[in-house]
Amino acid sequence: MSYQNFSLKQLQEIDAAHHLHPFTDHKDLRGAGSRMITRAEGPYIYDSEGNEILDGMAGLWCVNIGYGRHELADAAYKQMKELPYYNSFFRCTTPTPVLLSKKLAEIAPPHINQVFYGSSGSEANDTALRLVRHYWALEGKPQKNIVISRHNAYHGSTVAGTSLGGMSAMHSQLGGAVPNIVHVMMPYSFELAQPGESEHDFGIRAAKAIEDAILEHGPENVAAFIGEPIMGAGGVKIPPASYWPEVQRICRKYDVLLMLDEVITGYGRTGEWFAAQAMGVEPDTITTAKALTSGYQPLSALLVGDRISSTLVEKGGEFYHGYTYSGHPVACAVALANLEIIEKEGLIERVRNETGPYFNQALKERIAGHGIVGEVRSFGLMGAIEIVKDKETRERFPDEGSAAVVVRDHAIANGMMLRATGDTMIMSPPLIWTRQTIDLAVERILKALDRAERDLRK
Ligand code: PXG
Repeated sequence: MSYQNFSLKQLQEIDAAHHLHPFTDHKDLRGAGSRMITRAEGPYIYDSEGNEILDGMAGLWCVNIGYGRHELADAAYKQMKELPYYNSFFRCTTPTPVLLSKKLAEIAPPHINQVFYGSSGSEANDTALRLVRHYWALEGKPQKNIVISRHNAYHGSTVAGTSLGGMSAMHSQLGGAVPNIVHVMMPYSFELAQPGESEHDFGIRAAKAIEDAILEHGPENVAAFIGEPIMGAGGVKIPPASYWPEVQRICRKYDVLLMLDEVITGYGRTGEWFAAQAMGVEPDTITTAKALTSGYQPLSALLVGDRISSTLVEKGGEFYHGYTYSGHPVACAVALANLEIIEKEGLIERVRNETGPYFNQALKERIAGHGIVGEVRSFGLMGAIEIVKDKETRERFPDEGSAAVVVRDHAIANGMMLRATGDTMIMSPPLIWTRQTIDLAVERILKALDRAERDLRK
């Protein structure tokens, strides 16, 4: 059945009648009707009206190699014809997850050599939570099961993902979180640093909040700390350079496992394969998904460090956990083709040496000075623009979050897809962006900021 037989209006009506969207106010959606994206090529997406939009979000933080890559379609087609599915339970497996695991062990930090697959970042975090608790049980310390996370963290939308996450709106609809998960402050200096406090000192203080929580609950009861190296959905919050090394030191001091959630930062976004390498930390688990396949197939991989995997092997006993699609052969074939492209085209080096620094400079030199911009920041190809009413005092516009939506709507109308979270504009473009693409984005963002300022100051 081809959608081309339907008008936009018909598709919107069917959508409204039958399709419940994620993270959506359905009353609101009925009124506005959904935007229909129908195709994409390179860095651009196109809607049903033929509008070309530069995709500043790489889909949803995932399409790192850009759209329209036939190599991935070919890999899926070939695998589907040969073997569309078989499971990895009951001592079976298929070749593509085996080869992908080898590849992931090669690109991960040296002490990480095992992989557990799922279909989404949320599933991978469910696995991670269960695995660290299982680890401590195998080590004879089943009471060591508290996991420390951070306010405003995003770790997915399943019950475990929401519980690990620190989004208060999500918790308010949870009806009871998974027990023994506690949250501490986030390393967000723009709002949380004290007057006169240096970035360095703020980073140490934010890390100390983790130590305080460990001591409050007792190190003998704390299994792990989990964090996004850079908080993504929470607003591209880049911690001070002092933060992660201090977190690592604290975790080691109290024998607390370190879990990194790299669902957004993994596979080149920070200018390294993983942010762990960019930040110089050695996590016990790394949660990955999204750009593992550049979003062409749903697939997640929990990368598991030697400390945990060797205990699994030495102590034995079944880990009662897994998904039908753990190690899905088609998704894994697509991931292999995707990683090959990232490598062959030198996308990570490009982010590290060229486009990352150029993006940062463009934000600082061309956007930071705008009248409604309070701060810009970036790391690799992740960026944020804080929208404020008053540059000096950082006072926000009234009605939290509404100013950023005004900017976003002007941006999209102007051919630039940006995401608004709170009063922060966030960006996470495909790694195929060049200096020219960055220039084009800056031009469109500035126009959107001008138009938004005009509306907001009315
Ligand atoms: N961890 C992190 C750090 C994420 O960003 C997940 C886990 C969950 O992954 P799945 O595949 O289950 O969605 C994510 C997902 C947004 C937005 O609005 C961000 C995500 C998902 C949906 C929306 O920025 N990140």
